[in-house]
Amino acid sequence: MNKNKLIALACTLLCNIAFGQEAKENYVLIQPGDTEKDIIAKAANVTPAPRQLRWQQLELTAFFHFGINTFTDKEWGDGTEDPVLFNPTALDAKQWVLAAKNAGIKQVIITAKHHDGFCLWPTATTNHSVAASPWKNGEGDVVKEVAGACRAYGIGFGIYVSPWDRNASVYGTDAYNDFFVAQLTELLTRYGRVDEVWFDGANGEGPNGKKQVYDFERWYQLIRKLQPAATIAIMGPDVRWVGTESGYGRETEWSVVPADNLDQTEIASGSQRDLVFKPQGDMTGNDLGSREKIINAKGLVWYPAETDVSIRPGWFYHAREDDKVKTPEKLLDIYYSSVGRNGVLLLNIPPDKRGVIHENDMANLVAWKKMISETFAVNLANGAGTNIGKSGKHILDQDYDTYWTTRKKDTTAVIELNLKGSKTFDVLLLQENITIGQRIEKFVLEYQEGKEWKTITTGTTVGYKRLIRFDPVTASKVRLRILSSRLNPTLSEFGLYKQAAP
Ligand code: FUL
Repeated sequence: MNKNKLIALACTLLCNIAFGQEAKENYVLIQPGDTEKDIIAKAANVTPAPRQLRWQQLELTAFFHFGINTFTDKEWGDGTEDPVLFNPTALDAKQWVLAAKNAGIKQVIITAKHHDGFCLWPTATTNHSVAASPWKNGEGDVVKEVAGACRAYGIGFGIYVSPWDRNASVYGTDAYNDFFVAQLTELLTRYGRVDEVWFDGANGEGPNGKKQVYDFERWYQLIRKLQPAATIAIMGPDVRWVGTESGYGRETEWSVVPADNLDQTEIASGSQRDLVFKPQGDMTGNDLGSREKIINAKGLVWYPAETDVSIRPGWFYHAREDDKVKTPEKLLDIYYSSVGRNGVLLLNIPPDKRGVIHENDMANLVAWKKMISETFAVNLANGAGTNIGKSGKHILDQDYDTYWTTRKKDTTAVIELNLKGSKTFDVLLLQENITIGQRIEKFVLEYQEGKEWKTITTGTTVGYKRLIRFDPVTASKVRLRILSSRLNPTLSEFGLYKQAAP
């Protein structure tokens, strides 16, 4: 270790001792002497990096799976496809982005390269790209069109670049890591701001039968350098795969999870906010971040869940699935089970062979969005009197930055709300202020009937957003009891809603 690294390490350790649990970082090391109480408090103070917070607040994002598979009617190409097959007749990236935007989606990700290695931009790295296709006489650039549409409509832009490449002749050799750096460099320098880079976990064999050892850390450093605001998802340090492709996240979803590979020298030399390794550990089990899981951890990181699912059975467009587009009701269920469970939804909407989003997908997206907008148009708790003084306004003002909390030593609390008259509702919304940390472990919502308090629903974690549906309740007085929290709980928003009719 060189002198500068040593000094940096000493500073980090001193800071940890000086500020203890108060340090606000998106990682924390567990020290050998830490008690269970210390560890719980440390977990409660881990917070998202700015790029992670921005990403979390998007709530809804979309994938566009589009490429040579769209034309061969496959899910995975083998890399031998002839580029002349790529020939959309009416490609309109503005239509894709507008369809997403109108559905409330705040950021989209285009499959710039899937496992078949076919590039949707005219890359200098290979001939296996749109430049060799008849589309626009080889002058087209799908990535550019999507990036331009995102800018025109003011939504985020991201790229999916498959590490697995079944076409590249250098795949399986060291040269492939350079080849991949060259591809990433083109993508990260030609199209303006990139908000998310999505790396898939698939690692199969290339054309020469060899598997590749991916130099992920080099790629992460390149992304940090060229697009420092971009989140690196899945095979990356910022965003974790929820663990299924169903659209359903965990009911108990902690954004702070153990990382077994937190390295003191790495942290001291730059902090994980800007680094450069994927947290390791079991990230697909049922319980990732409970007390039992974290007390044996070496380190803890803010590593939130992204819930990806396709609007159709496949990721790419297939005409045979035109009548299998998920219904608005199914999409709504997915919304409650992803965004409503402290995750970000990544909904795939695959453009068809024409190069537009199919009419059936469009219709279901519109109906889905209508149900969400109508349901959440009016918070039935608005104007309620509360027992929490001025903070009563903060949890009802739709301003995430203002919030309620308790005295530092409290780990339970009761918030009572006197609604403005009798209201009928069947949806609860809770949001913790995650810039303070994720803390709530157990809560119950109750209503008063006569002198009795009756349970409406119970829950565990809240995180950035928790939505729970239940049978309609009519009441004028409700209370939220926080039964367990890792440190003083916070609440940015509280809402009661009535689900709109389908
Ligand atoms: C997977 C890929 O193999 C699928 O084709 C798809 O791109 C999905 C989002 O990730 O692992």
